[in-house]
Amino acid sequence: MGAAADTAALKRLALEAGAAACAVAAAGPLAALPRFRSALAAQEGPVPAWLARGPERRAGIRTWDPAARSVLVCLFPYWNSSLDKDFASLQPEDPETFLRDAGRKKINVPLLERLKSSGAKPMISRYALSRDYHSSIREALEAVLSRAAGVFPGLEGKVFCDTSQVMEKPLAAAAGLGWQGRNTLLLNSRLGSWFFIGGFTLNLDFAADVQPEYPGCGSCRECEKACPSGALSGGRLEISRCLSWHNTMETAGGPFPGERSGWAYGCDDCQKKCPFNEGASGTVPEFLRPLRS
Ligand code: B12
Ligand code: SF4
Ligand code: SF4
Repeated sequence: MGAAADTAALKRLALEAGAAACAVAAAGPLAALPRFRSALAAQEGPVPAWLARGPERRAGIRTWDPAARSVLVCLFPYWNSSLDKDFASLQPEDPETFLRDAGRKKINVPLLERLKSSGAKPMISRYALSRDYHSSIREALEAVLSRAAGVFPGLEGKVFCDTSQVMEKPLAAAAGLGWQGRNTLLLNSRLGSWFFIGGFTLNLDFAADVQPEYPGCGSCRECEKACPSGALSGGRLEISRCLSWHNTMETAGGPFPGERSGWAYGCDDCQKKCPFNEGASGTVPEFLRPLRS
């Protein structure tokens, strides 16, 4: 088969469905497993059991889908720099009702109360100003996969977006879509870091993209300096310190360091001053547009 041409046809389907960038990786082992292990081993606080369980499951995508031969990885922007001026006006009056209506299941209600009684205006982070992305991105990717199956006879695959053991950032980096910055997130020269990662496995061989040279973070340390809870150092994140952990996953406890920064759901501080987000220019697909825009 003319692999390069076929890969272009596959990517076109993903771009038409709202991805701002996509690339193909081979379904081989990922070099990031030792770094994953060492990042977990370096955690000072408790590590969530679902993250620590069987790290070798993350060695490569074939442990998740043994039929995989290639992977299509896509980046879906939820924000770009032209929206920054609207951040305040996109915040809802009633954060709790807004979050529930948007499909968020875990909300730190005691934190919301503490923020309100301290006089702070609770902030919802950029990624959560739209409808919960898990189902909308899954639907978009399922539709791409089924259209692709119409073009490539025998094609089958499995969709991932956030909920599986797939190490999505290293996988996207292996596909050539960017690099992991000091805030641990995937950065892309054009899109910054304001995007979700999702994709699907392919049981057929598609030509893998080559990894371009990336500028990397250089001597920048803006994210580490900006983190209100001191969760970032040396390219690693201390999960038990991250506000996003406390306000979206482990939502019972508190007060915790840095909460006076005002983040009620998620936290954007390690991305806001990232130089690569200054000119982030990804087109936000309709299904990820802020609900109040
Ligand atoms: C668990 C999780 C969280 C946890 C822990 C985050 C973390 N960094 O580990 C919490 C709840 C805190 C969280 C928060 C957020 N998350 Co989250 N999260 C995940 C999830 C499910 C797994 C990530 C993981 O494996 N963590 C475990 C640790 C060990 O991995 P790691 O930090 O990536 O480890 C790397 C570095 O430590 C580095 N490293 C280790 N040692 C060393 C040494 C050196 C020298 C260097 C340079 C690097 C290095 O290599 C490791 C391996 O890649 C992924 C989805 C997925 N399945 O991949 C989404 C995901 C990473 N999250 C996402 C998002 C959007 C967020 C938030 C921005 C949301 C918000 N606004 O609040 C924040 C960002 C916080 C941050 N700075 O990371 C997106 C990121 C998109 C992107 N651009 O990269 C993902 C990919 C979900 C998705 N499908 O889009 N998240
Ligand atoms: S999301 Fe907030 S608390 Fe977590 S690492 Fe980034 S800046 Fe720190
Ligand atoms: S703020 Fe600087 S160090 Fe942090 S991720 Fe962005 S470029 Fe890298």
